[in-house]
Amino acid sequence: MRDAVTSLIKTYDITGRYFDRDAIDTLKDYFASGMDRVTVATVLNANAASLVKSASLALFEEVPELLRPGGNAYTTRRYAACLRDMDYYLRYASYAIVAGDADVLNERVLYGLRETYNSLGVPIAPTVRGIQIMKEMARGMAAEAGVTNNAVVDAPFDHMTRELSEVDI
Ligand SMILES: CCC1=C(C)/C(=C/C2=NC(=C\c3[nH]c(/C=C4\NC(=O)[C@H](C)[C@H]4CC)c(C)c3CCC(=O)O)/C(CCC(=O)O)=C2C)NC1=O
Repeated sequence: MRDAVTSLIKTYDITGRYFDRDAIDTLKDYFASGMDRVTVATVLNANAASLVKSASLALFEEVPELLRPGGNAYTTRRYAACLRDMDYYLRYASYAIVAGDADVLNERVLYGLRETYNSLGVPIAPTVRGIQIMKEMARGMAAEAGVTNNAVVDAPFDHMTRELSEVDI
């Protein structure tokens, strides 16, 4: 599992190079946004349960058929699995925000996920919508905590969205 720094070291070590100007700029960005990352992670940790709850309510309001007979979140067991998945996405997003790198998402969350969802009939589009709703709510909470750097908040949610919605060929 890598963070912004170890990813950069890996890239440069492969070709035996010292850090160049691009690398130094990447490092500067990472360290300059460090306090923002920690603040956002703290806010998400403190509000995780309510964030998952409100985001799922908003999702079920937008896509009510998920909860009806035949819907994938119908039955208590599947409803609970859906909320648990939302909580996974949020928790791993908070790790990735601190790491400044998507590697933890690729390794722990996304690897094999689309195949699992497809085989269980878990619909991807509303899942992605749920992730985006959490992103919007996370942004709001970050802003209240004084973090206006949306890129820090958006990165992991957008990464999961892109990777999950990628069409199989
Ligand atoms: C930490 C990394 C990790 C992830 C991401 C993960 C996801 C994950 N979600 C699953 C199921 C599921 N996921 C959902 C989710 C939903 N259904 C909907 O209609 C909504 C769109 C959506 C919620 C937003 C549901 C309902 C199931 C149960 C499906 C079934 O068993 O029929 C399963 C199958 C096994 C199980 O039920 O536990 C996995 C592996 N597991 C992991 O270990």
